[in-house]
Parts: sequence; C-alpha cells; structure tokens
Amino acid sequence: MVKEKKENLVPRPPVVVVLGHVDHGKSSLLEAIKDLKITEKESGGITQHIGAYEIEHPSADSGQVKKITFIDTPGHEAFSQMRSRGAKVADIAVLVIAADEGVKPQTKEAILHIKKAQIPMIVAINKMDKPGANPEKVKRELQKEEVLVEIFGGKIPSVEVSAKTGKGISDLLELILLVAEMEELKADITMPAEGVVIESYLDSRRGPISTLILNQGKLALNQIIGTPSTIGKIKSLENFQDLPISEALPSQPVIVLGFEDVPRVGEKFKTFSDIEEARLNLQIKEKKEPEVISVESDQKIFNVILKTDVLGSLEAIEGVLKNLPQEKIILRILKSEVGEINETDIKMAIQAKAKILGFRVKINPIAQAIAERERIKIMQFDVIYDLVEEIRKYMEKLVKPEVVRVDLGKIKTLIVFLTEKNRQIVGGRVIEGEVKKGISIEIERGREVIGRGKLINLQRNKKDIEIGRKGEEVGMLYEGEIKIEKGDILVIYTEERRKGEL
Ligand SMILES: Nc1nc2c(ncn2[C@@H]2O[C@H](COP(=O)(O)OP(=O)(O)OP(=O)(O)O)[C@@H](O)[C@H]2O)c(=O)[nH]1
Ligand SMILES: [Mg+2]
Repeated sequence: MVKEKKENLVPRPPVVVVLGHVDHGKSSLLEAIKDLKITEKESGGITQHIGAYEIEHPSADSGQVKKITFIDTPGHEAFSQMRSRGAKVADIAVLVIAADEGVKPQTKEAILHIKKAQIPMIVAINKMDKPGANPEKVKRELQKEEVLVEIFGGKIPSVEVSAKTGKGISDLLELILLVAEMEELKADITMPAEGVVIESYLDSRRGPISTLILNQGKLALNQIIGTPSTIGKIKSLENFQDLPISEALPSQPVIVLGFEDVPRVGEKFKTFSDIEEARLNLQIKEKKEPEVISVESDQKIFNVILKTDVLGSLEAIEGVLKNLPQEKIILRILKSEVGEINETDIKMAIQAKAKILGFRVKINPIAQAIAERERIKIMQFDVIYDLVEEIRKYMEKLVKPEVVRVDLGKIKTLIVFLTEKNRQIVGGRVIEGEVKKGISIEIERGREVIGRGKLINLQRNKKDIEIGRKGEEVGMLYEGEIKIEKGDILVIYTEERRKGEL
C-alpha cells in the first residue's frame, strides 16, 4: 500500500459518537444542535439504528465555520454492538446523561466502549431544565465509574445542557471543536478512498444502500468500491440529507448506491482501479443459500425467518432473540436478512413450518398472496421491544401448560352402604384437610394407590354439603371402576393447569 505523505495531509472534521442510556436525550440533543428532524421519523421516538449527521459551527477563536460529523446511537440495551461500532469509528465521544436520572446501565456500558476505543470523551449532562436535575450527583456517580470530570480533579470536560431550552448547546459544540483541535485530525485525500460501513439496507427499488464514513481519500461516482463481503461501482452519492453530491471527503457521512450486495455494517471499504483488482484483493466469498432444516411436528422448535430494514437492526434483533430462554422451546432463526418479505421467504416458511418476522419492512404483493393462501403467519413490527415481547409471549403459548396436582384432603372409609356398577355410596371421616364434591379422588389401600374415581356428591346428616371439614363424618356418592372397601383412604385432589413459562 502507498504510504501516506505528510504534505498531503489536510485537516478533517471530527467524527463524534453520541452515546448514553435510553431516553437520556441523545437524538434530542442532535436536533437541538441543528434543525435536524430525527425523533419525528422514529417509531415511538426510539432510536433503533445508527444515524450519521453533519453540522457546521463557527469556531469560537477564529470564527471560521467548522464541520462536525455526529453519529447517533440507540440507548436501549439491545443495541450494544451498534454502540460499540459507533465508538470504533469515532474520534470523540459525547456521553449523554440525563441530569435527573444519572448514571444508568447503558451509561456504564457506553463508558466501557469509549475506554476500549481509546477516544477522548466529553460528558453532556442533559435535561438541565428539569426540576429534578442534579448535575453534582451525576458527577459523583461518574467518579465511581472512574470517569473524572474536570471539577473533580480529572481531565474529562463536562457541560450542562438542555435539548429542550437550548442551554449549553453552543458550549458543547465549542468543546467538541476544542477537543478535535487537540487531536489534530488529518487525512490524506490523495490516497485511494477507505473507510467504514456505518449502516446498510436493501431498498426494493434502488438495491443495496449504505452509509459510509471515509477515513482517507475521496469518493466519487463510478469508482469501484469493495468490502470483504461485496463489491460494486458507485452509481450515486448522497449526503446525509439524501441530496446528491459529486464527491465525498474524509469524515463526511455519505450514502452510496451501487454495491452488488448489502455490505455488512462495520466492514471496512476501499476503492480500486478496476473490478478485477477489487475481486483479487477482496476474495469475495460466494453467498451460501441457507440450509432448510425439516422439523418433526412434536419437536419443540420455533422456526423463524427474520427480515429487517437495516443490518444494524438485524444484528440487534438476532442478539435479543438468542437471549430469550430456550430450555423448553428452541427458537431457531432459519434465515435473517435485510429487505422486503419476498416469495423465497414464504416458500422457506412453508417448507420449515416457520413464522416470518418483519421489522420495518414491506411485504411484496405476490409473497403476501402466497402467504395468505398457505396460511403463513407474518408478524410485523416497528419497535424492537414489541417484537421481542410478542415472540416471548408466543413462545410461552407454545410451552405446554404444566398440570400440577394439589391434594386437598383425606377421608377414611368407615362403611360401604351401596355398591352398583361403577357407583357406590360410602361413609367416612375427613382425617386431613377439606373435601369438596365434584372432584377427583385417589383410592389408597394399605399405602398403595389402587385406582382413581370421582366424588359426585357429598352429604352430612343426609343433607347435601359443598365442603366437608377435618373431623366430620360424611356420606359420599362415588363413581369409578374400583370398588371401595372399608378402611380405604380416599385422597381428594384437584389438578391445576399452570401457564407454561419459558
Ligand atoms: N425536559 C427535557 N426533556 C428532554 C430533553 N432532552 C430530551 N428530552 C426528552 O426525553 C425523551 C427522550 O429523548 P430522545 O432524544 O429520544 O432520547 P435518546 O437518548 O435519543 O433515546 P434512544 O435513542 O431511544 O436511546 C423525549 O421525550 C425528549 O423530548 C431535555 O433537555 N429536557
Ligand atoms: Mg435516540
């Protein structure tokens, strides 16, 4: 590879990852920074994949307008991989913590990702407008995580902000630019373009679409581009607002069309002088068709086919589904890929008795028709947590309800009044617990269980009663094949069906 030459190095904007616990206001902060409409487009206002945005801000000292690339990440626990990936591609991390909630599990996880990525961190204490805001407490909690902010004698800058009122936002941006300056971020734009795939999905009309961030070089139309999983020729370049651009520079998020297949998120990409060189360098593996496993009808296996909008969601959903308890029901993901639900998926579902899970994807009309005809269940979701909850409930239903026997009481038989075919009238004393009519009995003779029957009616002093209590003498109408004899112990019990648990 050509070594980068010092004289070719030019400054590049910082790539800033925004990390933090769910709902602490990461996306809102980005919206407050610039008129970005992020949360409006989100299902339930929850970020479920990585988003890349570019903003401009005048630097405090020179007044020169500087660019910053932001990567928004989801805060829910399911998206650990996305957070980790975000931290890996970034130069700087902004850790967002809600001032009224403080350090939470995913705050801690984010801290670990940032430390692992060895990038500088800025703490943004958000929601300062809220009555319960307590920034001092947040800082103390951070201390426990070995994150020492400046006023606690540490080196990590922190800033108090409110996405709602706009307080502290420009301080945050200036801090980012200051930290970026110290990092002396540079790139060689004369080198072949190289970078990382941030997100990718399959558009049913336009084909594979990927968001990339360049580390070096320039990306232009018609260039040959490749990742370890796919190659292509750039058909179109768009900025983060979906507007066409003619070239992309380092740190700039760019949407690329032209890959033959959907590149995997997190993969590195490079440009090549021609397709042959790309193939030679990348040794793209042939895509294997997934195996269809046939299932015995009595086996407790729940087969699913998972289709999602973007690869990041796919990975997150696979992760949480695999974490569901599987001792009783095995959840098998036969196939998982991005793109709309198509005929191949339905055929596979028919063959493998599988359900199809769609996450923010459409169903192709032909596939829909076949699915209806063949009664293939397609479950569609917009929010990952709904998907996981539905699947959990569905699996619980598949678990056989447990039948639990509950012993209520015992009767010692004192006398047999009448014996007919399958019916007897007997008298006895309740020696343990309570007895009720209409339920099952087990007949014990000399400590051995000799059979079962039913207690049809119960009387005391020749009057019908519902319950006979310990010590009372009762008359019983019994139904069953076994003939009860004097001295037999009758155990009265019920069977309760308890809902299956995973
Ligand atoms: N009062 C107040 N509310 C805020 C502030 N920032 C965010 N919120 C609210 O907090 C909620 C969550 O905000 P989001 O920006 O979606 O949080 P997030 O961290 O991006 O959430 P995930 O992406 O799902 O992890 C929303 O209801 C926001 O309106 C703030 O500074 N003040
Ligand atoms: Mg968000």
